[in-house]
Parts: sequence; structure tokens; C-alpha cells
Amino acid sequence: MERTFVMIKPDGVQRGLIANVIGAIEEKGYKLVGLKLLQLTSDKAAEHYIEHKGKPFYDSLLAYITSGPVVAMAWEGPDAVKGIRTLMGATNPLEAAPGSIRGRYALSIGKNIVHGSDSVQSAEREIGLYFSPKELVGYDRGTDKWL
Ligand code: DAT
Ligand code: MG
Repeated sequence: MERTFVMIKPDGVQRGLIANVIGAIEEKGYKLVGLKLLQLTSDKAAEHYIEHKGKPFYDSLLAYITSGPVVAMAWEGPDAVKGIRTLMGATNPLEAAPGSIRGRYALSIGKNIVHGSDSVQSAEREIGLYFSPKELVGYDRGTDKWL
């Protein structure tokens, strides 16, 4: 069982896609264990995207991710990190599989709707950036045995 961090980026919120993104992940079978709406400060955004510091797109990435509210979430399930990356589609929406979240809703790499952790280690770090342990809620669902 894994947990992963997912964020609906400002374009996803502004375009009214919160329910669609949550729905895609929920319908697949993953379990929502943490959820909040917030506006990122520059400091938080820099911490989140520390691995990209110095890259040509870094400044525009920070401007974009702080440009409006985001939805931060923790999701749980078997192989949740890789599974949710697959559900999101490739970073560049031009290459994202049709039917994936980015494949369905996004046109450009600079506005690709959603973030998802890329490894179990990143997931742990990113969940910790946005949630305190008591803000994460573990629970059983009647459907868990069918997944
Ligand atoms: P992902 O979000 O799929 O994990 P990433 O971690 O490589 O992708 O990059 C973080 C975000 O930065 C990505 O969602 C969009 C933006 N980005 C990445 N590569 C880019 C590029 N070559 N030009 C513009 N933006 C880019
Ligand atoms: Mg990434």
C-alpha cells in the first residue's frame, strides 16, 4: 500500500476541473486520505519545486503555481505513486495518452492541470510539505476488498 501527493494546479481550479480530477482518481479506486485548498506562497512553491531550481522554466513555473489557489491531496492505494502518474499522463500534454487527465484537459506543458509525486520518496516529502500527520485520515471502505 502506498500514499502519493497530488495537486490540482491553478489552471485546473480556474477551469472548474476540481471534480473531474478528483473523480478520475476516485473512480479508478484510490482512496482520498488528505485534502485542502490553499494558495502557495513563493517560499512553499520553491520548496515544492526545489529539484527544478536553475532550469530555464523555473521562474515561469513558480509564477504559475502561485498564480491562484490549488487543491492539495494525499491518495492511497496499491502502487499509488506509479498508478496515479499513469492516470495523469505525460508531463507534456501533447504526449499524454488520450483519456489521461492531461490528455483530456491540457494543451501545453506550462499549464498541465495536475501534479503527482514521481517516487515513493518524493511522495513522502511532498505529503509532509502540505499535511501534518493528524491531517491525514486512514479509514476502511467496504469496497477495498473488491479493488
Ligand atoms: P511532472 O509534473 O510530470 O512531474 P516535472 O517534475 O519534470 O514534470 O516538471 C514539473 C513541472 O514543470 C511540469 O509539470 C511542467 C513544468 N515543466 C517541466 N518541463 C518543462 C519544460 N521543458 N518547459 C516548460 N515547463 C516544464
Ligand atoms: Mg515532477
